[in-house]
Amino acid sequence: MLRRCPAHGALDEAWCPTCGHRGDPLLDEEHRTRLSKFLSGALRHFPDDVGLDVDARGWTSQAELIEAALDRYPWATAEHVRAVLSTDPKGRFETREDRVRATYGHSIDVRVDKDEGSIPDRLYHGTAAANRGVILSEGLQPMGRREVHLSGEVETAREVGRRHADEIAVLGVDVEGLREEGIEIQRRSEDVYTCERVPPEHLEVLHVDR
Ligand code: HQG
Repeated sequence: MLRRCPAHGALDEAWCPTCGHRGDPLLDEEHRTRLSKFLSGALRHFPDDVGLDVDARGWTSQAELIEAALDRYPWATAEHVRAVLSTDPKGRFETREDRVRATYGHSIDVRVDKDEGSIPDRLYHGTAAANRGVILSEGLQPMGRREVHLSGEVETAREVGRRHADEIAVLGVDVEGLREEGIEIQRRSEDVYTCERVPPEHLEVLHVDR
């Protein structure tokens, strides 16, 4: 039985571990299992059939998944769906901001990289302002290194750029766009991320600092 604590949300146990409140009934096991099977199926096997757009890493919109489940089961509510996602005993689902994916079990062609959670949606690259024209036409290339280097923080990108010139440009990189092209990003250290290249369509100039 799924329960809910009024203060701390969905519970997979009788008592709230945070405040000790006895959870109010939310969803019996039979309905919970039905909803869970539908959500797993939609994320792993038949997103197209229920109108979901799943990206190359298996992510889709939580709101759209909820909508699909509510269309299918008139008895279900958005709270039920969120509760099933957040309390799954086998960790079948991963949610991040407004997105959700199945953690394993896919038949659709997606790659589920465990480490991905530590990579922000937007990364930055600082470079000499004079390079921005060529970079916007050719994209970021590894140049003398094996990989292109990106930063998670704008300030770090500025510092990287200042190694090359006083007048610098800070570029924003659309991480989702790279993933959709199958370009992998690795986190290498606290604020260094790398990838093989960044095509120009996933880049924009955010600032030019003089
Ligand atoms: C530019 C340091 C023209 C690129 C830093 C950069 C970083 C292009 C320069 C790490 C281009 C290469 C790496 C294109 C890229 N046309 N120019 N198509 N594509 N460039 O030093 O990213 O101190 O090899 O914008 O902090 O500046 O060593 O790379 O300006 O983390 O630990 O070509 O090295 O870390 O310069 O710096 P770099 P980077 P460490």
